[in-house]
Amino acid sequence: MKVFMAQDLLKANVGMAVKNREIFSSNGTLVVNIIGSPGAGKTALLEQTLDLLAPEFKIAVIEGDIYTSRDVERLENKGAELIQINTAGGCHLDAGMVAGVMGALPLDEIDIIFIENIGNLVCPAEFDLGEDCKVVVLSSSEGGDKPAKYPVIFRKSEVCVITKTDLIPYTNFDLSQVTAEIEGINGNIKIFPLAAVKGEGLGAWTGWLKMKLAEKRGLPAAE
Ligand SMILES: Nc1nc2c(ncn2[C@@H]2O[C@H](COP(=O)(O)OP(=O)(O)OP(=O)(O)O)[C@@H](O)[C@H]2O)c(=O)[nH]1
Ligand SMILES: [Mg+2]
Repeated sequence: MKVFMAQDLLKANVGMAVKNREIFSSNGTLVVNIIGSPGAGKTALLEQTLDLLAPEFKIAVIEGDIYTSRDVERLENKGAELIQINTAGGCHLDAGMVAGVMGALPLDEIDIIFIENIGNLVCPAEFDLGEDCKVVVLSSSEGGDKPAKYPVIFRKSEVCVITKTDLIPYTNFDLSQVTAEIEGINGNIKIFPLAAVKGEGLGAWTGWLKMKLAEKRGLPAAE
């Protein structure tokens, strides 16, 4: 019988992630790992983000899903390179899975890669994929207690996108209280509230992405 310890698997993942990061960096490609609960609005955020950025930048999306390719189908015809990874039951992507598909992308041409991770707030937080930053997506309809209940992903993320702000009037979600709780967990996190399906509030998010890309390439941020 072979027994693998979780700590050893995590260590192996770190080595792979370091290699992925070197390859992405040598190509000047910004890589954003998007994490959130099932249905938080990760794909909706990507649909709108591609509409806004794909005319200007070369974008790829690596879609992580347990079984289907429904999300990647929603992103077709938006001008991005699309790759589907099905984990067949796995609750997160890992660095080896990303390494296994990156050869299918023309990395030297790509400005930004978005990775939509499997929908949950726990396992994806533990696995570095070689990204530049994690972005946690929290929707108003899933409840304002989630940052306190799942703090690790909020601690490790550079940005929190609070989605479905259009639904706040129909919930008990208190935007200023949740914002304060998130900032209590991570004093450096940037918080962008928006309503993706309405196309509202995306400017700060896309502006931040452009700033990150310029920073990665050592260029002055565009206006
Ligand atoms: N009202 C409203 N609905 C939204 C918003 N963003 C997403 N939705 C809806 O929420 C549902 C889930 O959105 P998805 O984008 O599929 O969520 P996801 O996080 O990608 O879900 P998984 O990939 O299954 O984890 C869909 O019915 C979206 O139309 C929003 O800003 N406002
Ligand atoms: Mg999705």
